[in-house]
Amino acid sequence: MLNNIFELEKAALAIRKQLLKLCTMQSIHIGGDLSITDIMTFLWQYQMVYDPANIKSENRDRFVLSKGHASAVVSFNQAAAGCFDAEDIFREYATDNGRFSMHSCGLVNPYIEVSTGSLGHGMPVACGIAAALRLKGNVQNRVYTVMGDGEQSEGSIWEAAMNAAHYKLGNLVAVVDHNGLEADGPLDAITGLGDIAEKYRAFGWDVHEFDGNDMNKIKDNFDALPPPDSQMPIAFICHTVKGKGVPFMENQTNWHAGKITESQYQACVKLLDEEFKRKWGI
Ligand SMILES: Cc1ncc(C[n+]2csc(CCOP(=O)(O)OP(=O)(O)O)c2C)c(N)n1
Repeated sequence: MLNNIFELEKAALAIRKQLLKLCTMQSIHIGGDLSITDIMTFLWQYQMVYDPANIKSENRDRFVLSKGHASAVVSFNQAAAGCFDAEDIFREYATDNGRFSMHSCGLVNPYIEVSTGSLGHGMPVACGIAAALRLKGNVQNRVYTVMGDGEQSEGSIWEAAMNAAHYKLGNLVAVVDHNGLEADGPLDAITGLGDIAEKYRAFGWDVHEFDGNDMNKIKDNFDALPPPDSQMPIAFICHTVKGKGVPFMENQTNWHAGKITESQYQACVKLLDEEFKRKWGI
């Protein structure tokens, strides 16, 4: 477990570079991978309780990537945690018998709790898992799910939101990656969310809104979570930048998914390294 901001940001930097390297080999959902890299690094390298060597242990926190197209950032985080080798991802990604692909598939990869990719399904399943933990008397573990903001258009999200409050699922933490873009354009031009925090509040959730690309803010909010046996589901509305860290990708609909050249990759790595060194004065 990484326990300070420097180490967590260093880990997030390494994962951004791995995502970009994969992006030279395959088209991946790079924009939405990069927007949640900080949150995902925090979850997998600090927050969640799990044992990479015993991933199905009953006393684990559960993670469901509801925006299943951002599977690569989960895989690289799991590799960083020791679940498997990062080289496995580069070798197997999008191959016929590979464990890793553009969407999360639990049939071929035991480290995936729930197969996702069809938007609007991960969150309801996460609610079901949270309810099941309660029924089994588990008062120590949480269920974390990460959704897209475009994904909020799916009606099933709101059925689940209503259900989670009704069943007092305080062991459920739902993150909304509020990056303002979908696959085809700006959220506000497709289906605007209005005040998304107020909507979750109206559904009976404990809601917190913060910058999801700021590791300090992420840590402050997760550290302040009430215990898993509390009674209100928690929504983290995280303001993020799609393509975060790579200037030509940031806030660009075109970089929802795509591939880059080797020279673009080298330029990105140089830039990311420089920015990290500048920030930390090293
Ligand atoms: C049910 C369903 N409809 C459409 C799609 C195609 N699709 C994949 S990603 C995406 C955009 C989702 O936007 P958002 O949730 O904001 O994701 P992000 O921008 O964070 O990548 C769409 C429409 C899908 N995967 N599932």
